[in-house]
Amino acid sequence: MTAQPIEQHRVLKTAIPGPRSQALQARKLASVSAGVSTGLPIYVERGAGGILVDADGNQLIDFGSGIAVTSVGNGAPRVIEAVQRQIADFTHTCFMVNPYEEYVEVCEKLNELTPGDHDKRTALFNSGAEAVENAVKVARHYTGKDGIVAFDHAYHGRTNLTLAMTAKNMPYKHKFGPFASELYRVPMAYPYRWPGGPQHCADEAFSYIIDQIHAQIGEENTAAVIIEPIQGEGGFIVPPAGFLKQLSEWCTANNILFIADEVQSGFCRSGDWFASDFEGIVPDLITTAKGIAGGMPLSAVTGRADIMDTIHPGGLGGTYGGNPVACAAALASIETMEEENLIQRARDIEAILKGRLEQLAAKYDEVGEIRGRGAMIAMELVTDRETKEPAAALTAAINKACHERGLVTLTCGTLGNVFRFLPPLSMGDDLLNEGLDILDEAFAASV
Ligand code: PLZ
Repeated sequence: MTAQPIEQHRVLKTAIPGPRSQALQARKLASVSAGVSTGLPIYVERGAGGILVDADGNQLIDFGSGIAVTSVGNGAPRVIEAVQRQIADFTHTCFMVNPYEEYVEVCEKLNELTPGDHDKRTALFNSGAEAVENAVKVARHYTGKDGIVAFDHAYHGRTNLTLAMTAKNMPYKHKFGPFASELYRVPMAYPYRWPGGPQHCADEAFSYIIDQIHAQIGEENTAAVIIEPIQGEGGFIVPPAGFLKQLSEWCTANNILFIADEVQSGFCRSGDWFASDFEGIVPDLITTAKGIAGGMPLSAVTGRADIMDTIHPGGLGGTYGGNPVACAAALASIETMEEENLIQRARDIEAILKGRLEQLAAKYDEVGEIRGRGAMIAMELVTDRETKEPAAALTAAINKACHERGLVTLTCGTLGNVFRFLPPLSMGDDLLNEGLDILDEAFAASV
């Protein structure tokens, strides 16, 4: 069985959200915890490529990919076929009880694709947060040290340990503490907002950070530094060239593990297999999830074999980690990325997105900066280009105006003033441009 084809165009049949979605939202409010909110409450019935079809028959253009997950698009034929085949074979054994080939094959593939040609090992889990938790466990176990260093604007998940690493209070951390200990935060090399100016950001941030680690934790107490090579939820912040390399080399020289959290930036999203590749860095450990499995829940920690293999048998695992259906989906997603050259496609999308956003920046002073790589692009909005005062209200207004027009968009940023673009990498030029036309209208209607 293959997915029913859906024309790759927006179709609006009702207001957004339409009456059926509104009725479903009323049921949601009466049954689902208020803590789980919905950014755009159109209730999805089907999806294919870059289109989502809602309960009222509207076809919305998807610029979010379910937060960078459906990079191969919804309904990718190889993924559908692999998942159906695997479900018919068996759905679960628990790899720790009775293993299966698909798990091993995903690990082999990750060892091959992740940065560096050294000997590697992988362990599979379910969510990004779970991968990050396990990377921290492994780092502490291997180094025999406790301290973990994370960054301003970081996002690493919603579990207690990963919330300690996530930077933003609302909505993630507010009143959910106390959080896990021995987590330390240092400034992020954020060129657009670096006090000394973008040209000094790499060197100044690096020396500030290592001084802080030395003075406040001590290298001998620091197990790992964890960083998103392109920060996701925090605002698609791209560190300046050379910063990550300098930092990772310093970590190595000080017996501190360098962990790259590529949960959002991985799997072709940034125009390389991993964002680390662009900077030529080879992390000791790398966490992946999201785009890995075309929408099925799967995550991984991949790292140097000597590190990953110091863990005692039984020290890592979980009931569902590396579920066979999710593994089959991952193998099919990776094959799709290879066969359809989605690395190149992400770069093509970057050129289109940046070209169109530069046109917006020429028209509107509120566009403070356009940044990102591949199909992970953002614009940071400000009320004034001189003061760089964050324009959070405008960001929310444009987002709402896009939603009302049938374009699924996402914002991000610690200050709520970053508009981000995460289309499926399989999205064609026509649909991408149709979405960007809607963005133009939404911008004009909101400023
Ligand atoms: N690390 C870099 O981006 C998830 C979170 C959405 P999970 N980002 C989207 C939300 O509001 O919950 C993310 C990430 C990076 C870790 C995670 C966590 O991944 O699969 O959501 O646990």
